[in-house]
Amino acid sequence: MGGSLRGRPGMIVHSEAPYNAEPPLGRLRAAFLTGAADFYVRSHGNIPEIDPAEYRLRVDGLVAEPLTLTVAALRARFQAQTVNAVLQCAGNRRADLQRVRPVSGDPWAPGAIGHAEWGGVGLAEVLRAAGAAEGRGLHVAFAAADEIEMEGEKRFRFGVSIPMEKAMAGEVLLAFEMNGAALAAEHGFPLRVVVPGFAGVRSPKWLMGITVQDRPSNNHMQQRDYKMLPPGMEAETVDWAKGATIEEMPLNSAICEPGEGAELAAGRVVVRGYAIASARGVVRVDVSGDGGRNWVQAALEVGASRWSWVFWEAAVELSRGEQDIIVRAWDSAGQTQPSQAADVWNTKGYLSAAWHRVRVRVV
Ligand SMILES: Nc1nc2c(c(=O)[nH]1)N[C@H]1C(S)=C(S)[C@@H](COP(=O)(O)O)O[C@H]1N2
Ligand SMILES: [Mo]
Repeated sequence: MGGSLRGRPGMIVHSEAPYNAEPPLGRLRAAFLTGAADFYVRSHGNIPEIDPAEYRLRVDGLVAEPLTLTVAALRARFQAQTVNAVLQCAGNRRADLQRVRPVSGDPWAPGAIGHAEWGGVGLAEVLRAAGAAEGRGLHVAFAAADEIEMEGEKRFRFGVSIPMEKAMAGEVLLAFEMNGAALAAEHGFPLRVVVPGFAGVRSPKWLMGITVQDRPSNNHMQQRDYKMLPPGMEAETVDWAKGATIEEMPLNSAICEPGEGAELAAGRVVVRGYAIASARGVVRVDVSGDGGRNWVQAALEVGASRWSWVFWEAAVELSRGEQDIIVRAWDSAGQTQPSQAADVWNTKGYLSAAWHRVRVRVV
């Protein structure tokens, strides 16, 4: 079995059942590849215990030849591949929206993100081996093993889908390894999908089935969750049909050090964090030590993969008093983040990607 990482010390636990936890930001920023024990966990139901000897992956739907595969068969039939990629929850940084006006969901700090070397086989190769239909308007639906209970809903198993074009892009993996080791139970042992650049929800853990179909998944997770809703829509007036399915993630950045409320000596202070542009590149990161009046450009540590995050570091001059340290990133299309969380508020608290501010006390 994949080992369990629950009870790992120092995590910020938002809920025990389902288990949802994120690392403190200093720990997140300590390593370019996030160790499994420091990697956030987002689960909607139970953490299934899957016996690898019994495990079978099914591939069906609009395919010439349905497949049933063990993990050993996946390894034997398809070429091993790795991709360095960020996985991040669409609810990452939700706490900032929560401060504007109440939203539903766990109040994630900027730690619902991690960067790993994922090892597995290409989803496109498996789909080709099954003789999957290809073309516009097709979708690849994923069925998972975990069971979810939600108010007013029958128990159901987690399921989502991605468009065929993304499924056939080389970067999408059926992953059995994270940073060279078997997946931990919490991260989807024995097999999960990794869809680089897309919101974490499109990367199912405990993957049991892949179905090629002519429409998106009809699972609750696809139809009535993880959509971007307009600002006038409140909890009581949610109309899911009017929401946009969250797939690609926006430009974002966060300050990891110093932390909120830190007491610092006046003068030069080093500020560190991450930035991520998903499909695009991060080209510049600006940091302010005086609430946005003056900005300096951070030094960037860029990974080899376009799906990696960027680590940045900058020294700013802080003067005495309460100060807001702010970060904003710029992408290769010359776009930056919105300045205010209020501008991107939505009732479900998704895609919180305004300038990140950390208030410190300078003495
Ligand atoms: N089967 C299953 N897959 C899932 C989920 C889940 O609850 N069940 N949560 C999704 C969400 S919302 C996110 S952000 C990522 C989190 O992956 P991690 O827990 O390995 O960090 O898994 C995704 N895959
Ligand atoms: Mo998520």
